[in-house]
Amino acid sequence: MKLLNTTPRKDGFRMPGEFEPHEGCWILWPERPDNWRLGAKPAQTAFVKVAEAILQFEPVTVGVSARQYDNAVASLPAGVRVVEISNDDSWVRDCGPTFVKNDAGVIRGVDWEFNAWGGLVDGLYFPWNQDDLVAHKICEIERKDSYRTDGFVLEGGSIHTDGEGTLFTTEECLLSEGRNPHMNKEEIEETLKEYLGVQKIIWLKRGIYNDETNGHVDNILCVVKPGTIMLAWTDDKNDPQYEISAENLKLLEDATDANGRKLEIIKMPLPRPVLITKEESGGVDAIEGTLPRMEGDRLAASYVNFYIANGGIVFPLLDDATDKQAEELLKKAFPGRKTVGVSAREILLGGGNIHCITQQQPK
Ligand code: KQY
Repeated sequence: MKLLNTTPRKDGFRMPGEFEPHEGCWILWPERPDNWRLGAKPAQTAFVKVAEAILQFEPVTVGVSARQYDNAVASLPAGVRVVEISNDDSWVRDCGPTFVKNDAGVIRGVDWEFNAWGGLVDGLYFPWNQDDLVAHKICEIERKDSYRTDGFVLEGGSIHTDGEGTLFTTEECLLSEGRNPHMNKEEIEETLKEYLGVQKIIWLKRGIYNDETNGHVDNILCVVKPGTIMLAWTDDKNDPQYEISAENLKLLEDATDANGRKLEIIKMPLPRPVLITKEESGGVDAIEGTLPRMEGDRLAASYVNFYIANGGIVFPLLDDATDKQAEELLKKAFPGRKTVGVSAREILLGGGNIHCITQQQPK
């Protein structure tokens, strides 16, 4: 397939909202024992549940290494397409392509440079060269032409769009030392506009407390529909998250989107703090260069890290005390979609959640 040397904006392409129709969903199979406990077996079970849930609504493809191919095929439902894709870990939201679309319905991929959330500055593992090839391989499998952004690092989890010209992101991530330190904020804005076909960027300050991605936006906010967003929230003033969410709320209340609209903001309460147990910490192989999982560390748990499928919302179950309330809010926000909760602690233990392990391919 062609590697294009123009940009999506020049060619009339834009990133659709996640709520627009999908061709299907991509997932990568987890296996690395220095990120997933007990040789990734519990995580694999959780990923299968996510794949099953999404499969109710749209086709699912799972990319898997040669080592794990037979196991993935045996574990996943027969309706899932399983293809061999080498990778360094299983976060296709971040290393996969961001698909863009034009008015004629043609789909292309944006293949961002990937450096494992901060490269040698504060990246989460080394090396990441196989992850960096994933977007290109997916575009080849799907026969989609693509744009490559060599020299510009970005992960899909650090952006959300309304599909109508507005992009949401965080300064904590996009201005971090480990991403694009050679560029200033204006240059980064211009690059986002060029590759995503958006006209306005709304910058939040910080993401979820203790998020190892340097505050990915997809863990603190999601776009419900143009003009409506959902923000992760806590009323507990003693929680370090309070100040972060309150600062973002003020920014969002004062903002207008690319179409000049004020935003409707739905507050999504956090679960109670989720901490790594001794047993969970002990199940992870300690390797120098990979972020350790320490007993007592607070995980970046948030209900806004869900996947919008065709006709469905697949969301993380995180806390018996708050899951029901989260589901009610999702039902109200997405009246035409069926909500499916999946137990997500094992995904969270790896550092992300359901949105981070999925990537939609627009129709
Ligand atoms: O949250 C994400 N988008 C990815 C998290 C990566 C964690 C790697 N250990």
